[in-house]
Amino acid sequence: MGFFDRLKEGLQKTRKGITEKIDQVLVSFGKIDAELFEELEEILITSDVGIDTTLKIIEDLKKKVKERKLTDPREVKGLLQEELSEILKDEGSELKLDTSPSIIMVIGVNGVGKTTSIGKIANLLKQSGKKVILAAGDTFRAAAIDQLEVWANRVGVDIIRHSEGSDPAAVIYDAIQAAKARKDDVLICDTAGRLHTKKNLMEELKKVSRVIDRELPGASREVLLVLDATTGQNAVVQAKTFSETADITGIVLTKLDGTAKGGIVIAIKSELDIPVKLIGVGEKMDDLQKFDSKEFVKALFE
Ligand SMILES: Nc1nc2c(ncn2[C@@H]2O[C@H](COP(=O)(O)OP(=O)(O)OP(=O)(O)O)[C@@H](O)[C@H]2O)c(=O)[nH]1
Ligand SMILES: [Mg+2]
Repeated sequence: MGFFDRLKEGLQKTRKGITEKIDQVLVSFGKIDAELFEELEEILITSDVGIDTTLKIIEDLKKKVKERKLTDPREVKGLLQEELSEILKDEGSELKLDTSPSIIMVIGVNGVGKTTSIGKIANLLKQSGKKVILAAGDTFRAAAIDQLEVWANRVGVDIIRHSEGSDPAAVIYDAIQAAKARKDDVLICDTAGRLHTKKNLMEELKKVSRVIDRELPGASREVLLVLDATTGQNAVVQAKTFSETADITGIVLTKLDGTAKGGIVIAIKSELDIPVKLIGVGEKMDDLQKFDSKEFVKALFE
């Protein structure tokens, strides 16, 4: 299956949840009126687009309908597509990995899909000709280290691991030395999603960051926050919390295939000042895609 078909398939539930419902509303109305906008508003809000963003979209739609003197409800779909494209318009969704080594830190709460996404990112980068190494920085559970190793083997890249309970900063330190010695292009670091307290987690992330500052000054660094699309508005809250500690450079939005509320992409884009760089549309190795707003809107609407 090609890239676009996989995206369309991954967004199937969201198509049903948003696009098909919108279609139903539009054909059931004979004219564009306040009631029609109310119905659209409800669909957007229940698809996790977020209240503020939805209200803004509806305002803009009303304005455009007036400006262009539209009367046929079916024309509203094109307007909505325009509006979403505008909100999702990507600035800088490419990973910036200019130096060798470059480093990618992958952070996020437990279960969102960090380790899986690392495997998929490693695969994408390897396919583009980069030499990749992984660091098992989630030392909180032995299973987490093993899981990353399974991905390293599957993709065919090296991994630096210590034993359970060891200091993640020491793992990252070793991995940086290994990446330099082996002339790797990209080091990808897993991190814990759960520690005894949230404060511990944030302190640990800061410590790892300091090691990177010291050992890889001047290197390209991506700090990717992984968010689970099925958690809805909670994802936006998580992003705000992590932003207080980490200089997040991009978002990886996972499990879009598992939700009918893919509208969360729109909420994230409009409520946070962080680009969505990658989206997960399934559990397999090649089910992670660079986020392309045009393709995304096309996959939703066409
Ligand atoms: N359907 C679907 N499942 C996904 C996707 N990404 C990750 N998963 C699944 O989500 C579950 C959790 O993924 P992990 O990668 O272990 O998550 P994690 O953030 O590393 O979790 P912790 O290590 O516990 O913090 C796994 O069962 C993955 O297969 C996706 O894009 N789509
Ligand atoms: Mg993990």
